[in-house]
Amino acid sequence: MNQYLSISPEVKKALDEGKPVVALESTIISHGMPYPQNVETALKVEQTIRDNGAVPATIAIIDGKLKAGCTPDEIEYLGKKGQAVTKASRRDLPVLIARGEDGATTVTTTMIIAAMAGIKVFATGGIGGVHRGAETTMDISADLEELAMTPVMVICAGAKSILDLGLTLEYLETKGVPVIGYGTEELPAFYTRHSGFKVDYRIDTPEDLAAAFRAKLDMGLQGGMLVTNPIPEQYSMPAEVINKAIDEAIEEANRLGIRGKETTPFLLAKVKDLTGGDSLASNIQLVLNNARLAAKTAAALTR
Ligand code: PSU
Ligand code: MN
Repeated sequence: MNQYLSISPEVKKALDEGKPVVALESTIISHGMPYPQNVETALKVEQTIRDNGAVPATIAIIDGKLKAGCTPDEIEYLGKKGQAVTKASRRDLPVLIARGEDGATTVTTTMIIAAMAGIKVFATGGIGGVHRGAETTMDISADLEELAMTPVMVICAGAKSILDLGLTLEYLETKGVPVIGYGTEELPAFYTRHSGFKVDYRIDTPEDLAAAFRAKLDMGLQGGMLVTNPIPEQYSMPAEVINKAIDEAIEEANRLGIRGKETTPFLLAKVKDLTGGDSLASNIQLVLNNARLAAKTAAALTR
C-alpha cells in the first residue's frame, strides 16, 4: 500500500472482513452542486448506502492524502470550500500530493483511489465523455481512459447530453469498456431515461451485475465496467426542457471561450441555472438511486 493512501478505520475494517464497500466521488460535492445541498446530499447518499447493507467510502484528497472514507466534517469542509477545491483528475495527482493540497476527485481519480484501496464498486451521478465538437477541440474526458484501465465498476445515470453520446459510446467500445443498461436496453441520458442510443447489454439484477464484473476480474481483463441506471420515472425531466437548457449552455460556453477542465463544471452550473431548482432535485434523486443499486451490487460481489 502506498504512503499517500489513507483508508478510514471503518472502511478498512469492512474491507479486511470482506464486507461490501461503495466508493463515492467528491467533485460532485465541491463542483457539482451548491452548498449546502451538496453536503446534505453527500451525507444522504452515505446513509442510503448503509441502509442497503454496505459501507460508504467518500473519496477525496485532503492535505495531500488520498482519502478512502471521509468523515462528515471532511465532507462539510469539501462542500463549503466548493469551487476553491481543485478539481483533480489523473494528471493533477502528482503536484497536488507533493504540495500537500486538497483535491475533489472526479470519476477518474475516484476510480484510481478506490482501486488502490481495494474497493470495486463506485456510485456517482454522471460520467465525463466525448464533448460535442470534440472532432476539433479534442475534449474527451479522462474518465473514459480510466474506465479502460482501472478495475472498478462505475454505476451512474448515463451521461448528460452536454456530451456527444454517440461518440462517447464509440470511444468506450474502442477501449473495451462494457456499457450495461440496468433494466433497460437504452442508454439513459442522466435527467431523462431516454437517449435514442443502445447499450451493449441489459442486466436486470445486482447479482447479474456482480457476476459479469466478477468474470471480468477473474479473466484478468484490465479496466472497469460502466453500469447506466435510468433515473426513476417520477423524477425525470421533460426532454424538451433539459435539451433546450443544454443547447443554450453550450452556446454560451462557446461564446465565452470556456475550455479544458472548466467546460464540464460551467455547463453543469449553467444548465442548473436555466432550469431553476428542477434539475438539482432530479440530480439528487438519481444519485440516491445509484447508491441503492451500488450497495446491493457490492453486497452481491462479496457473496
Ligand atoms: N458529469 C455530471 N456530473 C458531474 C461530472 C460530470 O453529470 O459531476 C463531474 C464528474 O466528477 C466527472 C467530471 O468525472 O465531472 C468530468 O469532468 P471532465 O469532463 O472535465 O473530464
Ligand atoms: Mn475535458
